[in-house]
Amino acid sequence: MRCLFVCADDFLWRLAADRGEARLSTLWIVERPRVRARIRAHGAEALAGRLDEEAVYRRAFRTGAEPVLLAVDRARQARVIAAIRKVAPAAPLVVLGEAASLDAEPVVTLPPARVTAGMLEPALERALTRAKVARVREHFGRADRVLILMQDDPDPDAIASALGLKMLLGRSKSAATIATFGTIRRPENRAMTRILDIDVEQVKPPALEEYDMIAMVDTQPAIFEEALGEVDLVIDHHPEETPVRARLKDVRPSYGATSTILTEYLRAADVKIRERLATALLYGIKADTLHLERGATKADMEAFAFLHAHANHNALRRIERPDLPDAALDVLARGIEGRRLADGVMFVHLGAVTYPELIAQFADLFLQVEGAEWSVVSGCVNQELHISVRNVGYVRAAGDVVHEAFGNLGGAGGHRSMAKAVVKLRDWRAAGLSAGDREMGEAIASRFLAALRRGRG
Ligand SMILES: [Mn+2]
Repeated sequence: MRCLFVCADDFLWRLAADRGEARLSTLWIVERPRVRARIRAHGAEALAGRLDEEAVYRRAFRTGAEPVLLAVDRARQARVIAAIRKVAPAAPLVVLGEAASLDAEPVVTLPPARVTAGMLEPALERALTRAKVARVREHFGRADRVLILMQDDPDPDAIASALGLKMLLGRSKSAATIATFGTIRRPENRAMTRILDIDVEQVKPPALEEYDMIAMVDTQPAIFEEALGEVDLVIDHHPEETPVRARLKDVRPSYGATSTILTEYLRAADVKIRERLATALLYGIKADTLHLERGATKADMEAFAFLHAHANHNALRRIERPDLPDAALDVLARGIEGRRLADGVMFVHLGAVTYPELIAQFADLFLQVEGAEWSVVSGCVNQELHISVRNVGYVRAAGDVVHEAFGNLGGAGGHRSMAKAVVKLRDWRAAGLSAGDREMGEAIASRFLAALRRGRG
C-alpha cells in the first residue's frame, strides 16, 4: 500500500527504517533537502518542500486516496492539513500525537504513548522470556538423560508442549524422553501422535531413577500420587493448588494453554518452529481453548496467529476428525433408530459401546440435528454408564443440568455447553433402575427433562 509520511525531520524515518517490511510503500515528505538526501541514500523515496504549502503534495499524491501519517507540531497541524486538503480532499489522515482542534476534520489520532507501548513492551517481554530460556537451557545442559513428564492421560496441549520443550532443549530422541505414567486414550490425541510422529513412552515410577533431570509440562508434581520430590522444571497454566516444588518454574494461570508459553519461549530464543511443531502447538491451543472460545487471552491469540501461518492444516484436519472404526457405524445406526427429540433435546442411547470417546463424538454429531438445542447421548462401557451432554450455548449451563439430573448416582458436571456423567452400573441398579437398553434410555430422558424443566421454572 502506497502511503505518505509527512514529518519535519527524519526522526520518524529513523524509527521505522529497519522494519524490513514491504507491506507499506512509503513516500517520505520532509522539510529540508539535506534530510531528503539522507533518506534517499538509504534507498527510500522522499520529497522535500514546505509542509504548509500545497506544491510538495501535488508531486506526492497519485490517486489522492493514499493514507497520510502526519507528524508535525501541534501548532502547525491545521495549516499543514489545509495544504494537503487542497490537493487531496479525501485522503485518510492519521495524526501522530494529540490532534489540535481541526474543525471536525475526520482524522485518526495515534498518541505517542501507544506507539511506545506497542513497540517497547513486547521487546521487554521478549528479553525477559529470552533470559528465562537461557536459564532453562543452562540448567538442562548438565543432564545426559532428561524426562519430560505429562499427566496420566496426556491431552494435545501437554503433548505439544512436551515436543516444544524437547525442541527448545535441542535434544535428539535418545537424550530426552516424552513420557506419561498412563496412556493416551482419546482417539484424536492418539491420531495426533501418529500423524505428527511424536514418540510418547509409558514409564513406571521406578524408571525415574534412570533420568538425570525431570521436566513437567501442562501439569504439576502435586497432581501425581507418586512422591516426585523436587523436579527440575515445571511449565504449566493450571493454578497452583499446592505450591510447586521445582528448581525452575513458570506457571501462568492466566494463559489458555501451556503451548502458548512454549511458543513464546521458542520465538524468543529464535528456534525455528517447523511445520510439525507448529501443527502440534496450534492444535494444543485449539484443544485447550475450544478454538479460542474458552479462556483464551491475547497471548494465546498471538501465538495462534503466528502458528496458524506455519502449521499443516491438512494434518490438523486428519487429527481432528479421527477415523471411525467400521463397527462404530453399527452402534450409530442403533442410536439413530432409537433417537427421540423432546422439548428441544435429542436423546440417543447407544447401548454397549467399545470405547467411551465414541459417546462424546456422537453427542457432537446429534447437536447438529435441526430443532435440537441439546443432545444427550449415552452408552455403556466397562460396567459404567456414560452420558455426554452438549448444548448450543445460549441455554442453561450443561454442567448444572447434568449435576441435577445424575449427581446423586455418580460423577456429574461440566461447563456451559458440554457436560458429562459417569454412573457405575452397580449404582444404577442399586437405585432401583433397570439396566435394559430401552428402560435405561427412558430413565435418562425423564431424569434429564425433569432437571431441565425445574430450571426453566
Ligand atoms: Mn493445558
